[in-house]
Amino acid sequence: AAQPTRADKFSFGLWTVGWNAQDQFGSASRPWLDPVESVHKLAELGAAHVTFHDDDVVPFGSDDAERDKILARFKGALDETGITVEMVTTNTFSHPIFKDGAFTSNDRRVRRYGLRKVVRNVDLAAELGADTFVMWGGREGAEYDSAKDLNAAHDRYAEGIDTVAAYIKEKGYKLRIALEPKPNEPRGDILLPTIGHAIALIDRLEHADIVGLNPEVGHEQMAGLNYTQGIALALWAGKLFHIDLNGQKSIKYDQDLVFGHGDLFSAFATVDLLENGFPSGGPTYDGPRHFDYKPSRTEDFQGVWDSASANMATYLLLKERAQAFRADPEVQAAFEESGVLDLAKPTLAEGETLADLLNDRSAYEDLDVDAVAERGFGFVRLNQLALEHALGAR
Ligand code: 3MF
Ligand code: MG
Ligand code: MG
Ligand code: MG
Repeated sequence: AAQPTRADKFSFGLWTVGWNAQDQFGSASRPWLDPVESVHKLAELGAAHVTFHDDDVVPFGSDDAERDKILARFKGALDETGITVEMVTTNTFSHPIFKDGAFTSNDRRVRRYGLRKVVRNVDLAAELGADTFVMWGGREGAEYDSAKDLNAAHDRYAEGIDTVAAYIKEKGYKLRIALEPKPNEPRGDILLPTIGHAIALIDRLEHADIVGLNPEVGHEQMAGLNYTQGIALALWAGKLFHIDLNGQKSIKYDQDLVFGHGDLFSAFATVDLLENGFPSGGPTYDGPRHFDYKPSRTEDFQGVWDSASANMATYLLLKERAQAFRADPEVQAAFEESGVLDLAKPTLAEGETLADLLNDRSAYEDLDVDAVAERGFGFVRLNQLALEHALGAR
């Protein structure tokens, strides 16, 4: 497989490779990794960036002096390797204080503490030169419908996000906020469960201009949704600020497998969109290719680094296949035949009004609907071409 380079913009959360592999049913099977070691190793493997939660680098509850010391050492690793921090996020889910959420906890003391923790970390994100500040509200939700005033919960969620966004603007930071939807786990139901829900909330914000999305492959697939379609909506809405790539095998617990180790053919479609854009043009994604996966609990450190490399290798292999797919004249002809390229044509002609359409007998009264219904779209053949390219058989 091709060797990743910095130009590929591969990025890893320090909580991914660093994870100690503790799960609901078993204790840790590896120690947590020192973030400094992860930075060095990821640099060696070809990554360009790292991302982290505050607590991934500075243990929860550290005082200012301890925090400064740890951060100085961390920055040293960044300087030595040339790795940069493109995104920072806040852990508002691990400590029991957040058991009923941060921005939407029923306890106002927790909401105020959560806001302070986030804002403190926004300053760090800006200091480290990050572009994106991710908010995954993993504990913002409930197990029981009677446990939350859901109207107030959405008010408080919006208040929290807008307060942070206003602070970013006031400080003149170049940061943009990216919300990360997830349907459930650890809460029974999480607020903003999908990309669409999150966009609906963003649209009502005062500072919507700097708030977008960080969709994760597995999170959409846990809800049985199509990730490529989801990020397409986010792109269309101008809201695809960041991505979490990983693998998931259908509707079950959050697996966080290596990218492509879940639904591989869906991963092909995702890379095709990210690398080649929409068939008829339109908005494109230019941000980091960020992996949010977990090295399986079965793996030793060799397995950890093999899995980190596997994310990048799989992405590059799929990129190569997706490029061949688009470059194939047979595929372009199949796009044409299937009407894929026709969809970019507006339904009303330029200057045509709805009144004109209502007067166009050929569009309705005189249309031979049975004849039009006879058309075959050839989607299966097109899909087989995609599959053969994905398999490297063409
Ligand atoms: C959980 C997640 C999170 C978020 C992270 C913010 C621990 O399922 O995906 O990872 O990605 O908190 O980026
Ligand atoms: Mg996940
Ligand atoms: Mg996740
Ligand atoms: Mg994630």
